[in-house]
Amino acid sequence: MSLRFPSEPHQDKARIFRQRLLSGRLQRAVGVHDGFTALLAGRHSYDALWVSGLGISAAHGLPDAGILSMADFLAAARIADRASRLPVIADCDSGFGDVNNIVHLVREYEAAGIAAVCVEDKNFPKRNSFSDGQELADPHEFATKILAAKKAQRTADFTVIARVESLVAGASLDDALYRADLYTAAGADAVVIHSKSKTADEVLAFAHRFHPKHPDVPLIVIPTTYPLVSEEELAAAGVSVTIYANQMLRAFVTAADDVLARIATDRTAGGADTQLIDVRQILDLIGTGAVSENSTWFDETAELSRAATART
Ligand code: SPV
Ligand code: MG
Repeated sequence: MSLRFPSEPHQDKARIFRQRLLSGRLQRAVGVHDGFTALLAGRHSYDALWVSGLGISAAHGLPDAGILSMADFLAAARIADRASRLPVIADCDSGFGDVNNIVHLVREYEAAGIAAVCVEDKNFPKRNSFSDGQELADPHEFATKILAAKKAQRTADFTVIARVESLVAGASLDDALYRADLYTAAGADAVVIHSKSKTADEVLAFAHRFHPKHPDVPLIVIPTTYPLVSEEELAAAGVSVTIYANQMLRAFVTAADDVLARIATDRTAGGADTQLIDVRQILDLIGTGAVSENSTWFDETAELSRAATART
C-alpha cells in the first residue's frame, strides 16, 4: 500500500502547454471554474483547461463585469490547476488595471505554476463579450501592456495570450488585424480572435489574413455563438486552439433547473432520482478512495515502526 495524493503533483505544465500550442495539431480547451469542474473536464479528451472569468463570476453569484479581483481569479485558477493534470489557460479579463497590475499578474500566475494567461484589449472594468457596453482599449497601450507582460515573466515557457475584441465591440476586421499585428509585434505568444457572430465566417476570414503575416503565431478561437463550426474546419483554417468556454456551465443550468423544478413540483426527490448519478460516483470523482487507502498506509507504516522499535 502506498500513499496517494488527492491532487495532481505539480508538473511542468507551462512547457507541456507550449509544446501543445506549437504542435500544429488543433488543441481543445474546456471552460472550468473550480476543482470539481476541472475534475469533470479531466474525464474527457481535452488538452487544456480554460479557467473562465464568466464561470468564476457565476460561481460567486456575480456578473462578469470586472467586479472580482485578480486574487479571486488567481485563487480559482490555482484550485482548477491543482485538481487536474491538464495545463491551465487563465482568463485574466483585461488585466485588472494598468501596466503595474499586468506585471503583478504575470509574476503571480507564473509563480503559481499556471501555464498561460490570456488578457483582452478592453478597458477596465470590462464587460462580458456578449453583454452591452464594450469599450476597446487603445491598441498601442494594450500592445505596451503585452510587452510589459513578456518582460515580467521569469521562465521561458510561460505563455501570454493577447485577445482581440474588435469584432465583439463592433469594430472592423481591419481593426482586428491591425491590433493583432501590434500585439504580435509586442511579443504575444498567441492571439485569441473573439467573435459574437452566429457563424464562423468572420473568424475564418481573420485567420485567412492573419496567418500569411504571422505563420508562427498560434491563433485561438472561442466558438460560443458559432457552435456549428467543426474542429476539422478550424484545423483547416490553421487555428491552434479552440476553447469550449462555457458549455459545461450552461449544461449545469439546464440539468439543475430541471431536477430542482421536478422536486419542487413533486414534493419528493423520488421522481428526479433516476436523472441523477449515485452519490458514490461523486465520492469517486473527488478521490475519496485515497482517504481510506492512506489511512491503511498510515496504520501499516506506524505498526512497522512500532515492530522495528520493539525488536531493538
Ligand atoms: C469567459 O469564459 O469568461 C470568456 C469567454 O471570456 S466569453 O464568455 O465567451 O467571452
Ligand atoms: Mg472572460
